[in-house]
Amino acid sequence: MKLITSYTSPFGRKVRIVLAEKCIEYQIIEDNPSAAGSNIPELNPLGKVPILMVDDGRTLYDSRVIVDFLDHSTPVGKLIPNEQRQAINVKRREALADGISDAAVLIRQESLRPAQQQSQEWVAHQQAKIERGLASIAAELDEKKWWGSEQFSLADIALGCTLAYLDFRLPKQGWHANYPNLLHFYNQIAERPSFIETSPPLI
Ligand SMILES: N[C@@H](CCC(=O)N[C@@H](CS)C(=O)NCC(=O)O)C(=O)O
Repeated sequence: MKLITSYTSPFGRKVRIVLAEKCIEYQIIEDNPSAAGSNIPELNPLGKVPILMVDDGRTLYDSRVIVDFLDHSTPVGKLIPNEQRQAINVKRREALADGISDAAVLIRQESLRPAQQQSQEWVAHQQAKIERGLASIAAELDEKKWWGSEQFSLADIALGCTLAYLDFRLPKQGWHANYPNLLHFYNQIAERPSFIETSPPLI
């Protein structure tokens, strides 16, 4: 199978970590949705990465659909619990972590627009989502090792990708100082080989 993504996308990174944790082989095709000539809009009408092209001809998006598909494709390194109530708990947490990344991506995109077109009100609206989301996650995590369930799960991967993306694009956000338990969580998850090998490029 082929994964089309940019190396900086937190959603693409989540999928790459899931592939690594589940020992699934794949080919990566780097593409940038905002580059002229990109064929991403032909594959995903929303014009976003990541996109997974499965060997049976299916084209899958978005990242939540892709990781669900991957987790069901092999029992190795199960990341979504089988029991439905627990599975929904993990997926709700994944949605929350992804939503923080969505807000951070929107702030990043706003910063790339001409200065006179940027809206500080819009940025503050997105920042509030990030702050509420982090406060909620920190309270849920408390002193536990993993956020999603007793076991390492997809929720933890999504949260690790989100925290790393905040450091990458919004380094002044301040979550390290505000949430020591999130920092402890992040320091331990960042040591996993799947996280180390998918670090965003230094740009
Ligand atoms: N909900 C989507 C979000 C994907 C997303 O926002 N990708 C960004 C890159 S990080 C993108 O392709 N943006 C291009 C655009 O919005 O035009 C997912 O989970 O895959």
